[in-house]
Amino acid sequence: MNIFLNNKYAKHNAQGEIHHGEIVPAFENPSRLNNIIACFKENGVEEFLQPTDHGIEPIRKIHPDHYVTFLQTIWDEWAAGGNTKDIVPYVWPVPGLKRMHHDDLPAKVGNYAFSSDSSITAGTWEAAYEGVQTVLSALDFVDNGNRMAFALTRPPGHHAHAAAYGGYCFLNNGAIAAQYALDKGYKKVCILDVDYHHGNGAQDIFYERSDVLTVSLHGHPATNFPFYLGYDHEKGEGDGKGFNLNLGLADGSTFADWENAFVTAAEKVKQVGADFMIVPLGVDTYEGDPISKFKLKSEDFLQMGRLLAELGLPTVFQMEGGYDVGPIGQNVYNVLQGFEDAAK
Ligand code: OKP
Ligand code: ZN
Repeated sequence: MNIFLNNKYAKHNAQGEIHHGEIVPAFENPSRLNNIIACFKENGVEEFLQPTDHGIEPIRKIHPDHYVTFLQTIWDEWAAGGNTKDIVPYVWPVPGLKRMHHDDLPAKVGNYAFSSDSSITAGTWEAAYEGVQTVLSALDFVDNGNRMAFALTRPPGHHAHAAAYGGYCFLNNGAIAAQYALDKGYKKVCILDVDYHHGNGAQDIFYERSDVLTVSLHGHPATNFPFYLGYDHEKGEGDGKGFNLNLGLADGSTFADWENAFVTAAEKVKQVGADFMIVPLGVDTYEGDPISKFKLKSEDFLQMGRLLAELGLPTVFQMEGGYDVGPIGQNVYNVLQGFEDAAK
């Protein structure tokens, strides 16, 4: 099944997050991947492929140096001040205050975070860096003539902007991979984001570019995170006009609704003539997901995989969300199984 595993996935381990005003265990935690790995083994997956190191350069092509340096150094700076608990942002330069360069730690954090749900821990950078390497290694594998590969990693990436983290995401794995594919010679890369939440990071990063088509099917931002982006009228600007497609779906949507939107997504992918596809794969569209509002059932993920395969493109899947840790493994496995069945 060609699965590349980020072996450092457990290094990022947030103590908690605020949910409905209460501090609860972080939804995005290592047990998610523990479960996926165990479930894959039960399904007969014997081998997880090891990533190779591609260095920092592919990351720098998407994220500016000052942001990369911030992520690399902020934990040590925090710890040097005697801190041992997670870094949680609490102040932001909203309009009325002045957005300015700032060296004091809480202000620095507020300049880079866009939400309070994404704690930085001792191993956040290590896990996120290795996650990028995992996705790039999966991409090499597909470039070498394989139809599909899956990068099993956390933390997720699709909410990360060029210089902002949030929504549990720090480095935008999908965007970094898309640029890497272009650098390998592909001409038109499609990022088709099927996570429950809008892929705001990639949309923003490629908004004025025509070499990367960004498509996202998601819970409508009128009632869902990230709220401030992901509306259907956002279609790209300048050279990028027509190269962003948002398909926001109502709370309570079923797989029939999702599949209907997918037809529009597929038409777009074909129309622009994409030659490579990256799928930020979140299974938080599942009916049991604790923070999402769609009604997909486990068997629906098989059909999701088939639909993605029918696009006929070399495809890299990379793990995003999914917070119902019981069925998460089976749901992810089903997408890949459906894809492999239809790709035969
Ligand atoms: C990440 B991914 C409040 C929830 C805050 C927002 C959702 C982040 C989703 N406790 N988190 O799966 O797209
Ligand atoms: Zn999500």
